[in-house]
Amino acid sequence: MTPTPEDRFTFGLWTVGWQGRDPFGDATRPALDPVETVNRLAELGAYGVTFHDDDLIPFGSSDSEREEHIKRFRAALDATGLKVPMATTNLFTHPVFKDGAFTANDRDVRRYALRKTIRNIDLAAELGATTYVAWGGREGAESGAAKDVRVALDRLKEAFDLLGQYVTEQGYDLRFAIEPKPNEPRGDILLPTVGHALAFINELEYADRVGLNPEVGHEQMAGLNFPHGIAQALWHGKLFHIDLNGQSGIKYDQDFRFGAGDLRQAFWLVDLLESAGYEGPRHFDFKPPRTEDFDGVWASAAGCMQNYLLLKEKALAFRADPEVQAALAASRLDQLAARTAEDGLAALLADRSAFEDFDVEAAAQRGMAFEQLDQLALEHLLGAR
Ligand code: GLT
Ligand code: MN
Ligand code: MN
Ligand code: MN
Repeated sequence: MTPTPEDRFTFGLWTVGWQGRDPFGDATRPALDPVETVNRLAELGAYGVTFHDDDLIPFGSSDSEREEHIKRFRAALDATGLKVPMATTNLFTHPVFKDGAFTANDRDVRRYALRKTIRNIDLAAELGATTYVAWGGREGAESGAAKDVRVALDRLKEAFDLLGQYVTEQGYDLRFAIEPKPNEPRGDILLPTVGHALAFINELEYADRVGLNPEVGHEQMAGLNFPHGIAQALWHGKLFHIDLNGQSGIKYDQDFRFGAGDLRQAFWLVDLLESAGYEGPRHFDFKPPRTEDFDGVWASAAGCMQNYLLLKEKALAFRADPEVQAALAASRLDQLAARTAEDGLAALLADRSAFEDFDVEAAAQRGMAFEQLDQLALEHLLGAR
């Protein structure tokens, strides 16, 4: 199982570059040069790399320093063929964003956040990115009266409307992908789940340009079923990008490598992405644990891709297994796919067999055969088939 660029695996500079700083402990690894990251990812078979403005160009760099960082990065991309399909803005590290960026109570902070974002959008477009992620980690509150949530949502809409106007006027082939997260670093974050974000997007001026970048661990931190959330995002045509990683249950944001954490959900997720024909990058947003040295970091990155490919193989074998196909029929998935009232409302109302003559008790007795079906999935996942 050797990953190749055709697998469309991508990594954020901040993932392998995470130095292991957490709220209780200092960094355990030195900083990684983005050029080194590009070279190593290319060797491992990745398709691309993504970045926050500040991952590539340290905050506070002068204009000439900025140009130099971009030049070196671009040279590494050209030499390796690695692509930049997505970029994003760091609107959370600097203390100026302690109360948020697009929804900070301070108006001047909001204006600065928009300008910082627009500056990096220009670079993203120059490097060929087609997705611009917006993770609003600091858009939230710890206490009730501190944030008027309805008004904050007005400001958030205003920000996305301005950004939509900007990319439209520039003629950029760039779409925005909002990344929901329920909490951490704020006590509660706005747009906490896929569902909240989907509803918000409907209210935007450039709604067609705005979709989602859901992250495995973020939905699971809220106790939600990630494959279900992704299925709904796909159903709305809003799965613009995806952050793959691992999480075990309702805890702090663990950002394990993909496949670690809830392996069953990872299996169903890969099954869904592959069968639904999702064509975007398979983007890993993970943190190699702070116990690891650089050998461990690259082993962790390789593990993300390896686990995706293994799960893909298992999912394809599961779908192709004749016993599974029979079990799907026994579970009546074909009936779910049939219209409920194909002949219309009047025919439904006139159909005595639908209600008056319907044998409710007999229908209630029918087993769904889901356990046999699920056991087949587990046996495929465990390598028993
Ligand atoms: C940050 C966050 C991630 C987001 C990144 C995009 S930054 O690391 O924890 O989940 O995807 O801004
Ligand atoms: Mn993420
Ligand atoms: Mn996370
Ligand atoms: Mn994270």
